[in-house]
Amino acid sequence: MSTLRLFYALWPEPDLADTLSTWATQAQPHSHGRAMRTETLHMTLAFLGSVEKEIAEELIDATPYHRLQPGTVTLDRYGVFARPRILWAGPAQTPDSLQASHDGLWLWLSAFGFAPPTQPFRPHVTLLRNIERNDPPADAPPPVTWRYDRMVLVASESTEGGSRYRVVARSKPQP
Ligand code: 2AM
Repeated sequence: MSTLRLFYALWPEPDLADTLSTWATQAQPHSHGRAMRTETLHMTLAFLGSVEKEIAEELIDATPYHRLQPGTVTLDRYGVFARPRILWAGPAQTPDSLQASHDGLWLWLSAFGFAPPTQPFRPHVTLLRNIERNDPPADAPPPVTWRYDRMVLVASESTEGGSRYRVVARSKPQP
């Protein structure tokens, strides 16, 4: 049976992606590792993993109609996940509105048979992979505010050059 590896994410506008790319550049002398390409920077809201084609098609059709709770998140710190060895940008505290966007999405996904994660939501934008230090740089660049009103459904495909992301559906912008 064929499957797609899927996740829902907030995708930054190009200006914000450029700014986050400078965050990656600024951290590299400290953390080393490989910078994510600017056009791949994102914040995952729901990772679904391998999804059967039939369900994937249902999700693609339904995604424009999911009313994502819009909101604002300020990215103001670097952080590290030591196990996958990534350096990220994220909020010091998860805003209630972002938590609600996440929780509302998972509630909606339950109708398609997906169970919400047991781990708490840790909002982050991965900047560097394969980092060489477990401590993040002490100082982050000036905080950046991200206003979002929609999400995208992304298929992650393995290629010879690594993962390639393909946006397969978008929710409609919410007022
Ligand atoms: P990461 O950036 O922290 O690695 C595509 O792989 C996206 O899905 C990335 O944002 C990645 O997060 C996230 N992802 C991959 N595996 C995951 C998992 N098991 N749980 C949650 N998110 C995952």
